[in-house]
Amino acid sequence: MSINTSTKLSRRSLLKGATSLGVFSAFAPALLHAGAAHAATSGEVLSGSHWGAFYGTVEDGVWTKIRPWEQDPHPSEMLEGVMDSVYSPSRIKYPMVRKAYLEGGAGANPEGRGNEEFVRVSWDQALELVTNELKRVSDTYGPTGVYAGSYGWKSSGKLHNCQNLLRRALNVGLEGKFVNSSGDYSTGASQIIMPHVMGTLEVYEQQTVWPVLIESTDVLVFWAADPVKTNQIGWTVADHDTYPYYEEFRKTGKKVIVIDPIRTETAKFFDAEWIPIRPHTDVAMMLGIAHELYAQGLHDADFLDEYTAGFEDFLPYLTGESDGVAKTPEWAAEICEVPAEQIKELAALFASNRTMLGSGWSIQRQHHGEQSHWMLVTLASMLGQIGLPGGGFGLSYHYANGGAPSADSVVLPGISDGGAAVEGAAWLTQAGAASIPVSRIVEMLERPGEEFDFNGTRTTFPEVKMVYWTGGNPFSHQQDRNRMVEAWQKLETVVVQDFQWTATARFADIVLPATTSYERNDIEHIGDYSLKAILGMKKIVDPVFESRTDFDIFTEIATRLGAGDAFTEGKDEMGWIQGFYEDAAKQGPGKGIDVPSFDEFWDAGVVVFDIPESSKQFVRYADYRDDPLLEPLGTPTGKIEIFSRNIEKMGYDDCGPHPTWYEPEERLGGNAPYPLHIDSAHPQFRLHSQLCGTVTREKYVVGGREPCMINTQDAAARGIADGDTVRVFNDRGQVLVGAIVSDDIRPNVIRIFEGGWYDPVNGGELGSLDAYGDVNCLTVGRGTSSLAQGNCGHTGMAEVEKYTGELPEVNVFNAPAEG
Ligand code: PGD
Ligand code: PGD
Repeated sequence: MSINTSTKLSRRSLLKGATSLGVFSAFAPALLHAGAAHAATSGEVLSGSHWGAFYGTVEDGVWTKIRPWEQDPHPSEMLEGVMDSVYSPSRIKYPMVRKAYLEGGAGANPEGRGNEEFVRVSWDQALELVTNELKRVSDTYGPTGVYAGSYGWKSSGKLHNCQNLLRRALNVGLEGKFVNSSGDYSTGASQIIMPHVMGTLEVYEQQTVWPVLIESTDVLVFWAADPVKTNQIGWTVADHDTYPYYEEFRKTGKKVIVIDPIRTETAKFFDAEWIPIRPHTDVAMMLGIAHELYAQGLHDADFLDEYTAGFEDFLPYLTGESDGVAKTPEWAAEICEVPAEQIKELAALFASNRTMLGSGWSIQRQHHGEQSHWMLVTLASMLGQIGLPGGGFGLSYHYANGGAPSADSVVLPGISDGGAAVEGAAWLTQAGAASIPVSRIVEMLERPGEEFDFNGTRTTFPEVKMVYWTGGNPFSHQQDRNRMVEAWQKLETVVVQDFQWTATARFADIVLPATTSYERNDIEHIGDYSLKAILGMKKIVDPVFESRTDFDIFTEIATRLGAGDAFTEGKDEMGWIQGFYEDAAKQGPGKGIDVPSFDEFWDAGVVVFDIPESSKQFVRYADYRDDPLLEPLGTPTGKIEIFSRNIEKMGYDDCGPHPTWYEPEERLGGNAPYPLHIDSAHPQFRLHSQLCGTVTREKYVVGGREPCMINTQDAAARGIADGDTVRVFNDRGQVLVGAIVSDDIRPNVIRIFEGGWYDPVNGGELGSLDAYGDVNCLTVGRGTSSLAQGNCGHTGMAEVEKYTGELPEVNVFNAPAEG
């Protein structure tokens, strides 16, 4: 990210975000340090979330209204659900223990998970159970008995980062004896391949900014990317700063192309040319364009020569010299169902115009997902526009408002996982991997002691007996649900800490009720890429029922493990928040930014930073293009690696040394065990599974179930009408969903958004019908390849039929039965 240090900013301008300071006056005494224990009973509070910054109105201690922060240029339609998440019927009210577990102890009736009733216990009893079990499992099974690689989209906030807090408690209290995870679900394949190719993660980095695209781009391609939908969300607090630029770009009338099986929100917004590609075949289409560029001499040989390595080793594959198959547009058309003529036209269009290839991430959450972004980079290299204003490629235009110009700001630290003390301890790897690629958790449970490959290493899966999950929903995010239900039964103990009764909580033994982030204080940036403000995420209401903050819960656990002081370092909630702010403020003088004092900031609620003109001209890889010798990439050759000697040395048969078209395990038009491809894109009105338990659900359910988009022809062939309840099934599972019949989806593809709550009619029973619509009952659970071992959420085929049986009730949005 480009940070200009020359601008001196005044306090007045920094605090300008708090335009209605009056609204805080009622709260200031209550929310400042001493008052952190209680929220005020009436008034309006500024706070924030993944969906953006907002004001919450409180009346008599109850949160009654929500309105967006006035500096949010495109507030999310999901804010109402954010408020409702505090009060929804799916809220976990008390510490609960599964009945058989409470009576029989660890390992009792694991098949009962997901079905059995829960018993309310006191906090004291619950915490005692958890800490005793952590000690028992660790003592009995050694350093890899406990899994704390807990992954997921916990709430924003630098302190109540529940996953770091969990690992911190175990690092200080259990000498770090637990199995961790690496990587994430979003970019599992790309974040491993890109460092080999570009020398950086690429997926989480600033893009050539939108003002430059508006000025210089002629052709804007969204390849499997739907930014109008996905930029509603930020990992920190969403700024939505790119949306006004979309309007401006649209006004230019320049060409926008969307390559996607679905006519997306983005396609509709830009009135784009829609290329309804056959899913899972993007690499073939890219190869077809690349072949045409080469055949017509439209490729930029000088760029390839100066800035890339290994094109000459890739070329024999492209031309077919090495394998007898020329990757011509005709060859590609057979696979991707985009006509060869159109592929040729695209090659000519891209080469003769300043073209930005913006790609989303679904195409790397597929079997062999490493290849798609590698091939996209290769294509962009052949076009030779990387590092020029408005040209090249971008892997983060759709994520957290990538491409929004960055402010001159200071950067907050966050709570650490306290791991430094145990890093490198000899015992960490003696009992198998101390960390697994995050989406390989089911394999880990299925195959302890067996070897697995990952990015050039080979190690063994550890034997885990206890899982502690917080801030994530694996019974939503993990593929192949029934396989997971079975693997889960091998565990002796499962602890889940969440604020809502997700399927994961229902499949736990001990359930601890956390607060939402609106019932505690925290601090966060607004804008992942713009870093445009620091926001006090103030407590809006006091914790409901018996919920406690994540920091409190883990302080208790660390204390019971004998390490409370090491955990808290003597600081309470407000002490930590102030510390983070003051650490960030120390960067101010060096950057020429005059940062207000903590008290001034907390009173105002927000500090907004200026966005300098230089940020509005940022061009990714301009430095590299200007001087490849002085600004080399972080790859072994210092260049873009179209051929990677490092990957070649790994010798994987499922990820070779240059981008390659590999047939996936399942695909439309290839090995197709069922007729319809499942597109499990990210939801329009949810963040994964979050808000599914709230009023927001009313915006999209069909007959009370998750929607399933199906093409008009496919629906007609099956006698399905819009609004019908349908059963979607394959060999892995079956779900009930509500049909949306539409021509906004290409034939032979259905779309069920990821994140619908798993609601088995017979909980715990393998293969049970899911009454609500968790798409991961149907998806493939394998890793992308030996290289990245990412997830394959976008791989899978199914069949759909009109459901004529008796309709089971949807029960998952209420608390489970109490015993
Ligand atoms: P969320 O629904 O965000 O899903 O998977 P992830 O597990 O992140 O779950 C977050 C959980 O944390 C919720 O249950 C929420 O209540 C809880 N939580 C939130 N805040 C707090 C807090 O402050 N404290 C505590 N204790 N809990 C909290 C998402 C994952 O799904 C991701 S990132 C991706 S990219 C994948 N995408 C796909 C896909 O495209 N297709 C398929 N088929 N599958 C996918 N799975 C992946
Ligand atoms: P998806 O919606 O899964 O989003 O960003 P990501 O880009 O992964 O997929 C984008 C598009 O790819 C969809 O329109 C889908 O139809 C298309 N697609 C699927 N398969 C193929 C294919 O084989 N070929 C082609 N060409 N297109 C295909 C997800 C990102 O969004 C992530 S990782 C997270 S964690 C956040 N999650 C959410 C969220 O859950 N909800 C919203 N509203 N916003 C989010 N933003 C972030």
